[in-house]
Order: sequence, then C-alpha cells, then structure tokens
Amino acid sequence: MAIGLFDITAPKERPVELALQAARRDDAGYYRLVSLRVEAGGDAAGWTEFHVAPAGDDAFPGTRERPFASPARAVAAVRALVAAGLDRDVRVIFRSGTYELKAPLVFTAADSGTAQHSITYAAAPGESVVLSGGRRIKGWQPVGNGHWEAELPTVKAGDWFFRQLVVEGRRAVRARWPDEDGVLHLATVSDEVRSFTFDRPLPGGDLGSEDAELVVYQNWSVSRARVARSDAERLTTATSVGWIGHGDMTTASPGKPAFLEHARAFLDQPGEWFLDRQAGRLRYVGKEGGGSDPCRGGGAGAHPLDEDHGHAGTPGAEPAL
Ligand SMILES: [Ca+2]
Repeated sequence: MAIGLFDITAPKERPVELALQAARRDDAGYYRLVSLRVEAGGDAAGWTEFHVAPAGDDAFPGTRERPFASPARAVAAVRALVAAGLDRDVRVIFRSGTYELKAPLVFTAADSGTAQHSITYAAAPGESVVLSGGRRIKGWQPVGNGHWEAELPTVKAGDWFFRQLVVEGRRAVRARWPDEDGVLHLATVSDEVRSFTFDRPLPGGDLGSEDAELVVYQNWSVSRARVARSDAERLTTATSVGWIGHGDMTTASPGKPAFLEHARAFLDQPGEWFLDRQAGRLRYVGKEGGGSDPCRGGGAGAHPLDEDHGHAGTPGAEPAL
C-alpha cells in the first residue's frame, strides 16, 4: 500500500497553519486522509506551546521568538503546568540541532498529560533534532602510527566508563579480534559455560584486566560476557555465556562463531578504539588520509546515559505524553 507524505505550511504572516500529514492510497486508487492538522498557533488556538532551540536561553520564556535552550528547561516548564492542573494541551517544539544532555531526561507521572489534555514533545515540522547523552571528548593528541589519545581524568577516578564512541556521527568500533571480516570458533565449552578453548591461539596475553569481552553468536541471539582471565589456549568469563538452561540454541556451545572485544592488543584497524580504565586514556586509530581523525572530526562523543531509568512505578503512574 502506497503512503503519501505531505507537509503543507501556510505563510508565516497568515494566522493559520495547515498541515496535511499523511494520506494513504486505498485499493481503489484513492488517497485516504489519515490525519489533518489545522493550527492557529499557541494560546490563541487553545493550547500552550513552548519552543526550544540550540541558540536559545533557559532564562527566556520559551516562546517561538525567545526559546529555551535545553530540553530539561522545557520539561520543567511543562511540569509546572501539570502541577498547577492542565486546562489545555501542551506542545514543546524543538528546532533543529543537537541537544547535549548533562543528565538523563526522566519522565514520571509528574510530567503526564491527562485524559482531557495531552502533552507533546516534537521536532518542528521538517527539522532534524538529536537528543544526545554524549560527552564531547577534547584534547586529542597524536601518539604515532596514526593513533590518537585523549586523557580522561574522570575515567581514571572511576567516575566514568563508556562502551560507545561516536566519531563524525558514526559509532566507532570497539577494538576487536578477529576484525569484522573474520570470526573464531568455540572448540570446547566447560559444563558451567564459563571456560572455553578455540580453533586457534588467542592474542593479547591475560585479557582479564582490560575490560575485554567474549561475544558469541548464538542461533538467534548474541551473548557477551566479561573476560575474567585468559591465555593463548583458554579463556574464562566472569559469567556463563548465553541463556543457560534453554538448550544449545541460546547457550555457548562448540562450533559457534565468536570474537573478542575491547583490548589494547586488538587496536589494529582504522576506526577502532580502546579505553584504558586504569590509566584514564582513550585511544583511537585514525583513518587513513587523516580526514577522519577525532580532532578534525569535531570531537567524539561517548554515550554514558545508557543506564536504565525505567521506573517500576505504581499502576497507572506511567506518563502519558
Ligand atoms: Ca582489530
């Protein structure tokens, strides 16, 4: 079934905006209207609107002309309306750009709309909005062989550790072995599914102190476990690998493909990275030609906000936005 997308907006000087959002072509060949929105804009039409823009200011009132700067400020403004009792719908409109969050955005019942009035957070029509939990990493230094390093005192202090690095808008590869064009295979697996041998010797000596992980491709899932210790012949993980007790389909077993991830010894391909927790040093292998080094790329962002902020909550307390 064909779906047509339209975005028709009246000129700014006219008070009414018309947006024909989607139309669907039925079997007879007619386009069927899915949703039609006619907006008069903000309070005049019976809803409250807040605007957020990267060039805004949290001291501003959050209007279209004087927008907030941060999503958190908008959430606080909405929360105040909820606390006072909603008497109309609320919309928060984000202008295009990347919003770097200093803390997770957490929504609770205190942010909720009601059965009568909704709360909507949305990008401005046709604009691209990114909410990023990344922290920009600065101070990259070349250390030879096309490698770059950045000192991260917060990592060394034990206050930060991350598993993702974004360079030039793309998720970089945690240093791995074998590289993406190959795998190794499990040869033997202990009864408790924590001790393994492979079809070839392992590099890197004892990987137990490097936050290395064993990744195993199961039949319809991928398992990973922290490496507790290893040598060239045998590797032991901190936990059992797979969904144990569910048969070979989901449990690491001889013959399954696997790879190792995150050790200094695996840094041999452009775009790979490794975070030395003890030293507080992040190392990145620059891409050939130098055009993609993290310095020239405008910095790299690691994403520390992947913690689970879900709330068990009480029944009926989930926010309705
Ligand atoms: Ca590698």
